[in-house]
Amino acid sequence: MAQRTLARYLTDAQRESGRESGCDSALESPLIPSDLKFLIEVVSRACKAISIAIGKGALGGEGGVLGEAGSDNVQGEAQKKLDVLSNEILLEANEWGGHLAAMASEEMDLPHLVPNRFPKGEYLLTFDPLDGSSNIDVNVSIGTIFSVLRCPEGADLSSEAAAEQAFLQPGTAQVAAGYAVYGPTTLLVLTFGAGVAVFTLDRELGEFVLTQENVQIPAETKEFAINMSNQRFWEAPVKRYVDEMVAGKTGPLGKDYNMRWVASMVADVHRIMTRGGIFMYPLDEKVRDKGGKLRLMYEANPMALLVEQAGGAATTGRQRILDIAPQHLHQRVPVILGSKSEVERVTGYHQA
Ligand code: AHM
Ligand code: MG
Repeated sequence: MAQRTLARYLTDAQRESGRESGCDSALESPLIPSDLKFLIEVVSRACKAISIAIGKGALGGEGGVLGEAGSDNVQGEAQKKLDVLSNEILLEANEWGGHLAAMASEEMDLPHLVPNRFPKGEYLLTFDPLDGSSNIDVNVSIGTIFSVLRCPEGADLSSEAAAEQAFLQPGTAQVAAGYAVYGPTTLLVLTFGAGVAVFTLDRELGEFVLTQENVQIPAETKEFAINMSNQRFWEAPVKRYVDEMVAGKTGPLGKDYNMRWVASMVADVHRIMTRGGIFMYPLDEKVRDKGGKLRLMYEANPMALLVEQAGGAATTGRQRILDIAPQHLHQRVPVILGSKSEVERVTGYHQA
C-alpha cells in the first residue's frame, strides 16, 4: 500500500469529517476546515526546517547552532541559539498564509500579530519552539510543542498587548495540538480532538509519513518520570506517591517501578505515548510562587489534549488541566499526566 503522507492523511481526514458531519461539501467540515489543514502543513514544514537546523549541530552556520544566544526570554531564562532560531522559523512560516490572526510563544513576551501586509485568518497558534533546551548541548532529544485555538469573534487585535486576551481560552477549546520530537528519528504527533496519530519524517522524501494511528496509552504502568532532585520541595501527596512507588513490590502498590527522566517534556511524553507511564512536574516549594514549572498555554494544554485523546489523563493534582481558565499567556501550572489509573491515584492523594 502507498505510504500515507501527512498531506494525504489531512486530506482524507478532512473528507471523512465532512461525511460524518453530513456537510454537502467537505470544505464545510467542522473538524478539519481547509485553513486548519493548511496551518498544520505549515507548522509541519517549520518543524522539518527546525529538524534540519538541529541536525547540523556544531557545523551549522557561523559557530554552529548550539550554544547560548546571549539573551534572556520573558521568563528570565537564558536563550539558546536554537530557541531563537526555532522561534523565527515558526513565525516566518506562519505569518503570510492568511490562516492565522496571531501567534504566541514561550520566547516572546507578547503575542506576534500577523503583519498588515498579509491577510488575517481565524486561528491562533501558540508554541514552545524548542522544548528541552537544556538538552541541546548534550545531543539528547528535544522538540516543538504547539496548540491551535480559534480566534474569538470581535477579538481586539489592535495591539500586541490587547491581543493577549484572545488567547486566554481553556485547553478544551483547542482545535488541534501536537509536538515534534527531534530524536534519532524526527516524529510529529498530532490530534484534532479525535484520536492521536504519529508521523515519521522520511528524510529522503522530505515528508512526514503516517506510522501510527489511534495511539493508546496503557491504563496501568510501572514507570514514572519526575525530577527526583526536587524531592525535598514536593507537597505531601506527591511525596507519598513517589515513596510508595519506590517501595516496590513489598510496598502498598505491590509492584516494582522503573524511573526515567529525560528533562525534555516532549521525549518524556512521547515515551508515555509509546509504552505508558506517568510524568510529573508537580507544584513544589521552589516553584510555588510561579504556580508551577511548565507553561499552560504551549506545554501543558497541548500535551494534556494529546494524552487524553490517547486514553490517558492530565491534571494539576487538583484540577483537570484542560479545564483551567487561563489568567495570562505565560501562566505556569503543575503537571501530572499519563496512564489513567496512576494519574487518578496521585490526584486522589491530593484530595485525601
Ligand atoms: P524549556 O521549555 O525551557 O526547555 O523547559 C521545559 C522543560 C521540560 O521539557 C522538562 O520537562 C523540564 O523543563 C525539565 O526541567 P528540569 O531541568 O527542572 O528537570
Ligand atoms: Mg518547554
